[in-house]
Amino acid sequence: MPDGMFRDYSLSFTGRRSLLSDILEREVGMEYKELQIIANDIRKGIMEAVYHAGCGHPGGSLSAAEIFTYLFFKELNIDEMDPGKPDRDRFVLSKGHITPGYYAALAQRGFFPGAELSTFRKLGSRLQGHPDMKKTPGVDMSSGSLGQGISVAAGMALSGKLSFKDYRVYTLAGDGEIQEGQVWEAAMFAAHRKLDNLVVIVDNNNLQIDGTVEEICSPYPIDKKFEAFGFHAVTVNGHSFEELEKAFLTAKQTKGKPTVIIAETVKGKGISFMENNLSWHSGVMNEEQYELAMEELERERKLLCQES
Ligand SMILES: Cc1ncc(C[n+]2csc(CCOP(=O)(O)OP(=O)(O)O)c2C)c(N)n1
Ligand SMILES: [Mg+2]
Repeated sequence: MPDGMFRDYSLSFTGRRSLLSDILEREVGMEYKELQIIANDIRKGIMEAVYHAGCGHPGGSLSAAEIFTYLFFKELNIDEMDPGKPDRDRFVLSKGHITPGYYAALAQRGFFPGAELSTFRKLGSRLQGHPDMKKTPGVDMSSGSLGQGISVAAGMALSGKLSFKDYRVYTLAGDGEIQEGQVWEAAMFAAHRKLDNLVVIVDNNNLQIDGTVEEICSPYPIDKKFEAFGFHAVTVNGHSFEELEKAFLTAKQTKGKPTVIIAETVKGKGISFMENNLSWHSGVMNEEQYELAMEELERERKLLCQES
């Protein structure tokens, strides 16, 4: 596809939004199928952003597509019409490199038009390679330097407690990221202050930038480590909405301690040639690969729609 041209998904994003607003207004639980369709749209957004930028991080964005979908369409109390609403739940993307997934989710939820994803990482765009809370609607915290998100989220959660606010704080970390020492300092602090309004999600895709987490510096067993630091730990299939729903519910019911949800995922999930393939941590797609990825996602979407 020539430079400057892109597939415009804005119509489907807008369509999705109006369909969802009906459902959200009725305040009934959305079916898992609906969530799967949104995750598929988010994956398309990821492909679009990365392809047109010619850089970015598809692997860890794809592994987190269901996590983003669940957070932004079921869990977080947020308002795309009022992104700074004081009593909103907070979300901190600790693994700040996966902006393609984050922006695709924010666009799906209606914080900005889906067509803007094709400006990802371009000069002048408000969708830069790492999240910028001063530029992008819906972004609560700037990030990118790994290891810092839990500290920030714990501070927000403590602030909520001290000011008797009901909002909750969620942060998404990578499994390579938790090799950072600061993570454990923050975990110790969060448990010490009994921050039961804090949920840490670890995207456990088993790969980091240059190998498996096991071979680089194993964080396993992740659940036992967080438990030793005073967390309630739950391990789930991070691509199953049913399991994610149960885990987030458990987190809400857990009192007196923070919860960590260890989401077991596949890096590159949903695109055959990217799955479990280290070279797609960050990687540049050529036109043929982009077309193939989009075809695969479209095929999946058709199957999902047929089944519903
Ligand atoms: C402090 C710091 N060191 C190094 C990097 C460069 N970096 C970006 S992504 C990444 C690997 C992260 O792996 P993981 O946390 O497993 O993320 P995921 O697999 O979800 O992409 C690294 C080392 C960084 N952003 N920050
Ligand atoms: Mg990883």
